[in-house]
Amino acid sequence: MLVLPKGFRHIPGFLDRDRQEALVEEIRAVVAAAPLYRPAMPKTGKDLSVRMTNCGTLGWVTDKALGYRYQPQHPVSQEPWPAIPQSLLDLWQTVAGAYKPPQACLVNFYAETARMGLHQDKDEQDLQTPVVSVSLGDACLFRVGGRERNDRTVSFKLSSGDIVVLGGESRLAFHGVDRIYPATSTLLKNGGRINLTLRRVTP
Ligand code: MD3
Ligand code: FE
Repeated sequence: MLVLPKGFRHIPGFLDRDRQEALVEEIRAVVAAAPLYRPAMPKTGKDLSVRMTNCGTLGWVTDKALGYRYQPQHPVSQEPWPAIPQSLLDLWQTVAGAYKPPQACLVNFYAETARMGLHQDKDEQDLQTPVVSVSLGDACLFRVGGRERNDRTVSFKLSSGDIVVLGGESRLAFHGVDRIYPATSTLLKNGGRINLTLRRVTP
């Protein structure tokens, strides 16, 4: 039997169309202040296909020289990250309000050929607090497994307005995005997919 890790919650259609549109406008303002950049993997320097930026007091960044880390400034402009929009703090309060507020919101932008290989999120000092993910725009094929890379995985579609809460045992589950389904949403004028992940970095 295929089972999702304990603590994994997928809430399809959590945000209605109006709230998705409002959130896209807020993310456009974040991207205007903190432009998307193409992160590189540690050591190899190979670019990720996903473009990224952040809002919050800390942002997740990576480059060839310094690798995966959280820092208070944009790696290109060296400016502090813009604030997390209030609507996302409210969303956190609704689904993860028992925990301290998020410090980082990673903004991932997927063009239609972008993908994200199977990985664990473990660069945070605080691994007790859940990660909350919001999907906007084109749908994707998402995959989640267990704590070991070779554990069996389950695949399903994430659509615009869906949220996922990764708490408990699912917090260290391997996961990735195998593909984008182009032109499956009219939310983003030029297509593609945005994923927001709200994270607590320090206890
Ligand atoms: C499962 N993002 O930014 S969101 C990431 O769709 C990331 O852009 C994917 O993986 C995306 O690190 C997946 C859903 C998600 C986010 C964090 C998780 C699933 C997770 C952390 C632990 C386990
Ligand atoms: Fe991840």
